[in-house]
Amino acid sequence: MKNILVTGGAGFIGSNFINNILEKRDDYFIVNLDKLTYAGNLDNLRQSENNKNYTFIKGDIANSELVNFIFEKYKIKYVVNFAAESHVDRSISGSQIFYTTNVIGTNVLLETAMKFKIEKFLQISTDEVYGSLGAEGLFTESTPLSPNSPYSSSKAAADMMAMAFYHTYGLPVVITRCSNNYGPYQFPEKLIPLMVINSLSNKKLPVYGDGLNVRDWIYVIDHNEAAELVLEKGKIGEVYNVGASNEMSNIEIIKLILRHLGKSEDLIQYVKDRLGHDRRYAIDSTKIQSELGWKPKYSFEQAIEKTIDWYVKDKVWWEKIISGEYLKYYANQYKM
Ligand code: NAD
Ligand code: TDX
Repeated sequence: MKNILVTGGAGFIGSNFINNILEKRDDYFIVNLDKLTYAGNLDNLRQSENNKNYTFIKGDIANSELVNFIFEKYKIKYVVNFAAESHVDRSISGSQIFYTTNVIGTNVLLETAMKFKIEKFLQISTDEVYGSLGAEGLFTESTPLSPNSPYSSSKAAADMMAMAFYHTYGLPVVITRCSNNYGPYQFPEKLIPLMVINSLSNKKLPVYGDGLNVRDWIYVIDHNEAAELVLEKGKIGEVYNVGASNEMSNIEIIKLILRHLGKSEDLIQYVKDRLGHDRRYAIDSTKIQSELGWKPKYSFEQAIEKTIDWYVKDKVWWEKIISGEYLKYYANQYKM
């Protein structure tokens, strides 16, 4: 049995990771440590909550005493650190919690992992640490880190700290840097679920700037399968970029969603640009493909439709969310 601490497992990517692993294998015992911030939602884990190989602990990764207790009690040998403040716009409105969770929290996990001599520490990072691309080129693992937002700078700090623990103490660290994910259970502040839900509710779709910023989209299960592979086979001290080579401008994605839902483009509303808005992200994932044999299984055309339909069908999931925190946040931003 592999005892694995998954942090942030009640969020979008972490919950999909846990559900997917527990569905297909029985050699992992998963301890999910999640603070249940506005982005954490135990409804995402309904299919896993009674699994004998799963337990949930509500708590903060920056709480050293609690993290020590968990490593000791559950004899943790593997860590997958998904826990983070993850939304760029929120980091622009207030950066402090981003550094507390993403930097200090990661430090607590690394220190504790060292003390308990774990076998592998997977830091889940992002392509945003590389900064912004012009019209040409792709991010490779050797692209210099050049983060532009408080969010991405906190993730870059965590990456550098994790690597320093590898170089200094020999802690078995690996890092994945993935591009933009989409799929079920994504908090409706992020582009795709926000646009689907606003369309369904006939609300305006706020497009930042000229709508021509480009993101490289990957289905969440493809990201998670890459993470699982890196956890098991990734070479320690290495970084692996993860992406599905699927670049789209924001306006293209929004129009695709409107078409799929049979809604009018009149819902589109251009709004003030995000401060410091990165123009383009695009990932070169040759390394993980050639060294570990990973490749994305889902085509964008197929998985985006499946994702949109999930939000149409699982209205109860997002209605619960938008009746609370989310509405207050966006009411201030866009006077909805
Ligand atoms: P999310 O915001 O949906 O979920 C984050 C989870 O972390 C939530 O459940 C939250 O409650 C938990 N959390 C926050 N602070 C915590 C703390 N101090 N202690 C314990 N738990 C805490 O984020 P996501 O989109 O699922 O992203 C997960 C990870 O993947 C992040 O590290 C993010 O940087 C990275 N990532 C995300 C994307 C993307 O497109 N969403 C792409 C690449 C990398
Ligand atoms: O209302 C919106 N209108 C809009 O035009 C929102 C929410 C976004 N956008 C634009 C901004 C970006 O160019 O859409 C693009 C995607 O925005 P987000 O969904 O906020 O994602 P992004 O800023 O690209 O960051 C995401 O991908 C990398 C995740 O939130 C990060 O956690 C991850 O590291």
